[in-house]
Amino acid sequence: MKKKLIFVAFLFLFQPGHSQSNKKVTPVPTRSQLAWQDMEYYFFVHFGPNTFTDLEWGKGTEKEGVFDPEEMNCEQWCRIAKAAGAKGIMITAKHHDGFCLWPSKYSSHTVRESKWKNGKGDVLKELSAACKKYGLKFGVYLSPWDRNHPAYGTPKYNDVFVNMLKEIFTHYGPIWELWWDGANGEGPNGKKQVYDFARFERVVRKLSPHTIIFSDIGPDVRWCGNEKGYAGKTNWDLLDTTGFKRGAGAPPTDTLNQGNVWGRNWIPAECDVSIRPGWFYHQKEDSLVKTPQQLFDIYLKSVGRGANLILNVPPDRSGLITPFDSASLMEFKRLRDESFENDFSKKGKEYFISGKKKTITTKLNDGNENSFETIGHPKLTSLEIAFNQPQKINCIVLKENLVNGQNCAKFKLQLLNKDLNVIKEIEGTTIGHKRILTFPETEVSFVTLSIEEQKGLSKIAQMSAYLIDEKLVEK
Ligand code: FUL
Repeated sequence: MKKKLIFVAFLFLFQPGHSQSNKKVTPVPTRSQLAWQDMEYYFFVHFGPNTFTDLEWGKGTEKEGVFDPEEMNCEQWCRIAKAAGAKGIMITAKHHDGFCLWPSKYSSHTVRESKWKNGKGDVLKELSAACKKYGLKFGVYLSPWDRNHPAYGTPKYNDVFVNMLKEIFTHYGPIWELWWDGANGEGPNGKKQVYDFARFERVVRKLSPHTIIFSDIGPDVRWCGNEKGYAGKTNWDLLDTTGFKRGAGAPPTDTLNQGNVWGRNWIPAECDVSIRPGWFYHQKEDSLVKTPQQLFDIYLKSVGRGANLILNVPPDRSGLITPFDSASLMEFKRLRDESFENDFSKKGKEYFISGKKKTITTKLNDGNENSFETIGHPKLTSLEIAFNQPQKINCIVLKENLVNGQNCAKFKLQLLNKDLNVIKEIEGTTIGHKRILTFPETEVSFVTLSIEEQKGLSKIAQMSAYLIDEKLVEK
């Protein structure tokens, strides 16, 4: 019987200076953060008056009557999300124009004042129910910046914002993730708002302790520093936030992109990007929907770099996701399924751990992130996949168990032929939740992974090898 094997070899010890104990290296993620990380990919939905006025940033003066998505069907959004393999939907409950997609008591610029369903409609209600029905998580984007609300720019607006949060969390929960946008411009009276984020956070924590709060600097997940959907090749789940604010006072974008190696807070990156050039639907962009291949490339640069991907799919004026978008999403799903269905390292179902004698490990690639091999403990320094016969591969997927922190700071993959000659070396820094590496197709007999720098002991839960469509290899 042909067997593909993973071994672990004792080769050398690590460089001095870093902690090598098998203890937690703080900070560590909360259970909610770990669960969030497993979501990997979900939808963003930008929808509101801008959908009808062809704007990206509504002025707040739009008549409520413009909002009239006659055929809106949140179940259609959910069916597409589900078929696309996305795990949830985050909706712009209120964008910068201040229009509320639910009939808030604290605004007079809402669906209630629109002609949609004679003012009886409620997008949040329909979407939260549809998400429940389809087993999708439901998230809410609530823009602090509000170009419509008359109280904006005064302390009273902070009360308004708190009351809106209370309405949302009380009537439409559970809310899995809440999004606070960093943009902060002027309100209708030309004033800027001083937000009481500490209070907002207390309110949310009290109402819904497990909700993940996103903003530039967390507290739970951070912005990745760009709107292309790219995390850094080095991507620490850690960030120092002392002295920084959301919006203009945020850390430099490359810091957000890469995190801080010794950062004091566990705040992993979320990569936001739209399937179209704009965030809101514009008919002229129907021909500019990203191709499945472009989406796959974004996937490699977000999920494949240990971040989560929030992909915006904006419904059109009828209130439906267009076939242009859904066709691309279905093909993107097919590309992912096809690429990762055949893990060559798994074929033999047996793996080796070794000193001089190779020893089998069954702790890798069993689909359970909580079974792993700990590198550096006691002397284990490398993992090895041994193929029984030369195998063509162009993709390796690594995963680190993060329960006790993120530890791998530098790794090296060596691809060897049957005579044990190294034919390719691939170096990288962080692994984190998932690291997908692609390279030109190479025929190999062995793949070894060694960790060259680590903060604490790296726990490797997955090391898999694939042969994906050559067109999908990262350029
Ligand atoms: C930005 C906003 O200004 C855009 O309109 C969009 O909502 C994007 C996701 O975040 O900060």
